[in-house]
Amino acid sequence: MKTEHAPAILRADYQPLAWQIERIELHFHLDPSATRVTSRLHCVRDVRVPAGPLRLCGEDVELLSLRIDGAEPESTRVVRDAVGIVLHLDGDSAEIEIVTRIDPSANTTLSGLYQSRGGFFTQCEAEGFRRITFFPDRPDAMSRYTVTVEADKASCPVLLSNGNLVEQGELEGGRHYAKWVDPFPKPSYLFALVAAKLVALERRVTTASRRDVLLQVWVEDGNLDRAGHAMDSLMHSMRWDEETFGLELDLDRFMIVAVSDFNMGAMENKGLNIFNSKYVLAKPETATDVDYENIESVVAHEYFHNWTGNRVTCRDWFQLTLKEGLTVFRDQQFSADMLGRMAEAGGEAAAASARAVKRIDDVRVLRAAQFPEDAGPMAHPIRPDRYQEINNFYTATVYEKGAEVIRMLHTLLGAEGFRNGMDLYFSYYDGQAVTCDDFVDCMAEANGRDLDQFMNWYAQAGTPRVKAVGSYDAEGRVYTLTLSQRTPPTPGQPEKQLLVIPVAVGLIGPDGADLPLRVAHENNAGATTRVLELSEVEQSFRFVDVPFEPVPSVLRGFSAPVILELDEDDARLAFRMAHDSDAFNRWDATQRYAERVILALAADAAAGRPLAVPDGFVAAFRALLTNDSLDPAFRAQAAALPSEGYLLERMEPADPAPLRAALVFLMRELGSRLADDWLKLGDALAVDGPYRYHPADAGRRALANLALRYLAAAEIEPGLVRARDQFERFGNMTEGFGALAALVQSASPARKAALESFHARFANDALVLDKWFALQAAAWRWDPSEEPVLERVRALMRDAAFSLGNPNKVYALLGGFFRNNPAEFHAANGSGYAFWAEQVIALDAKNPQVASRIARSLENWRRFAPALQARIRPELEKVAAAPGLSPDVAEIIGKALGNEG
Ligand code: B3K
Ligand code: ZN
Repeated sequence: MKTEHAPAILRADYQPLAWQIERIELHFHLDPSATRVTSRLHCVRDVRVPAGPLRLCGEDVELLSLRIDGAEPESTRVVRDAVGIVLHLDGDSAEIEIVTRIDPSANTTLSGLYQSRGGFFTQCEAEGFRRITFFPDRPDAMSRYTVTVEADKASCPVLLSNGNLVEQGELEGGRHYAKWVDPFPKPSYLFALVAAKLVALERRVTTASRRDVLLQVWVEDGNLDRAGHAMDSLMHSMRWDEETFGLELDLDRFMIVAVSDFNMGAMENKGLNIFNSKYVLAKPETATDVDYENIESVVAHEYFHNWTGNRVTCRDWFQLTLKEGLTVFRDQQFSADMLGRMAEAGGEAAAASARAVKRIDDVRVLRAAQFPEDAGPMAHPIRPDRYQEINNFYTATVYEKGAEVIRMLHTLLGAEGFRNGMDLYFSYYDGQAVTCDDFVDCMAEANGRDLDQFMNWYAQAGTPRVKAVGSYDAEGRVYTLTLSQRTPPTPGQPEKQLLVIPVAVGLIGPDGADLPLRVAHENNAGATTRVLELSEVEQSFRFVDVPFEPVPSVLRGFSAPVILELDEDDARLAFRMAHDSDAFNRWDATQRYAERVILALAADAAAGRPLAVPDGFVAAFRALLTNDSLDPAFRAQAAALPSEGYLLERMEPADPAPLRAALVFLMRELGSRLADDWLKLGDALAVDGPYRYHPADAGRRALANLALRYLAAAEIEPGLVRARDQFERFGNMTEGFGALAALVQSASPARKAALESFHARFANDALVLDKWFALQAAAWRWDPSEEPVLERVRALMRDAAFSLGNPNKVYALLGGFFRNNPAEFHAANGSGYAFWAEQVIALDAKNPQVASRIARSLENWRRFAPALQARIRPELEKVAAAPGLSPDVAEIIGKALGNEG
């Protein structure tokens, strides 16, 4: 068992393995409560590294026998320690046979081998394999796997593992077996096994080098009609990786398996990806446009890992961003390309807009999840230096900021230079476990560029601030933009180094058109956006032949993961909302203006002053909303207010109640003052014909649904009628759920009946019910006489469909409440905090990874108003003192309370 006093693991302490396991043969005798695992390890001493023992990790496994070269070893050669077994071996090679017993039915952690709806599934990343058998469970221990799975045929007719199926047959007692061989060496975290009652959607496709491969999407019987989109997404991903990076599928068979109980989104096990069913199953009646989009990107992400993660893997877990940041960047590029390609039919502008909308989505996630993380007690560089529990470091920083760091390389080197770096990386490191330095060195070598200073992005936590100040010399027709950088201190990093920051800039003329950018001594005057490289504390960039004082548009396309400090008055923001040719920055101007208005309203609400929305904002908002030359998807992005989480981050101190009051007021004002526009939009945007997943249709539905939200918030009767109507007609989930959400996010009396009818209609559909739980958990109180949402959440926990053992349910209901409903969670009486402590402790006893994620919703507690902090602290202390706390939760709470581990 792990203990809560897990020592910190340091990146600096890395030691290469003294022994390599060249081959491993595994035999699983599957049984719900007593599975027997026989493992045969073919070990070879690595003569290049100092001699040492062979260390095998094991956790919650019962050792039945251990033999070395066929014999029982002397007791002095086998030492048990806190991590597992230390074997002192003679000679240069050894064959070790280990038999263990495990209990999948009792494994509620969903790490290792566990049961879900009668089937057996594994999850080994990061350290789940040690919960199956004793093994050097670290990513630099790469072996060739042969796996035999044996199980009861009636309950588990399908037996899967990594690689190729080489043999299968019947056994006595109604049992059967299958033998799988994976031709590629891999670390244990990529091992997978599935034994369950499933059916497959199959396709045969030909790869670029004309090899035939079998693709399978395995789902429960009855769900085959929901597997098509995942299959299409897989085929598109394969094609894209061949075209973009020259990377082809290397196996004869590639499988995706959907499972209902899963800790996160999906897992890239070699040739056998295991997915949370949420990211596989979709049909128009049960999945929204956003679900379709997420499925496409998660399928792509896991598939892309086959090269960036599996063929070239991480030397140690500190290098996690090597595979995750890079693979997120790849999936983001893929989705942008897919959306752009689909939208192309509507013209070039439509394609560009579809790509920009994807970028906006990605930046929204970064700002809402990663910026707060980087400003709190969990702040860490994309390559951390220490951890207590590695599962706590699958973070927005490692993933999303990591992807931004890769994107900056792509920006600095260009698409071709980046591709050359990738090619070099695979030519050097295929089949190896490497570091982030190895990757960046390839980028540097392939492009003849020094990236030493760039490496500071890997070492430094905290969101950098980039300040931009412009000045215009009318006589000399010179515009000077002065950029400076500063990164605030983070825990354990009081001093910061200078970064290399690509800042994409444009200058807008008084007529709203971009000016051509000219730098002295340069002839090229064509470009209207240039990437400036800020690498010093402060640098000035001079543009010549500038005929008028321009309005600068800085950090176009969000060219770096920084906070831009640019002093702009309301008129400038409105001007950029109307004219900025960079769609990202045009959107960002609306968000900056909205943020300013909302924070001012919140301050007024806190001080008890009357609230009023400035006319200038409403006018700018309306102009953009009703601009039919803009794609509806873009308008939906621009008209959606910044997330509450992001706004709290910008508030000093964070105070959820007045913020909520400001948002309610603003939604109602925009709803009623623009009621006619919203109603017209709703009419104009109706999508005819059967549902198809397409960015043009999705954009129309998104904007129409947003119109309903504003109308319902403001209780505009024709809007409410339309919402009820749309809910009753319910053609597809995007429209049906959009209407339900509009009703629930309003004071309309129709809410209750709509929620009940939705529940009755989807009573047997777990994924749809997750939406139903999440919607109610995050509901605002539009009528202050209503009961607090916490009471509703407690009642929903007693719903027959809810289970604390199913992560999707926990994330929907509890995560929805703690993360997406700050005003209700942070109720002044502290009731939300007591509930949080109660749930974290209850969850921790079952599933530490899920508990830790939920626990993180209070890590930034010191940012909150003092009266709230005073109520939070005792709850944090209560959790810290809970007996048997997991290292996962202990690390989070320890950091929140300021006791560095
Ligand atoms: N690599 C997995 C995440 C594993 C999380 C372990 N706690 C999914 C992904 O990033 O593709
Ligand atoms: Zn990943």
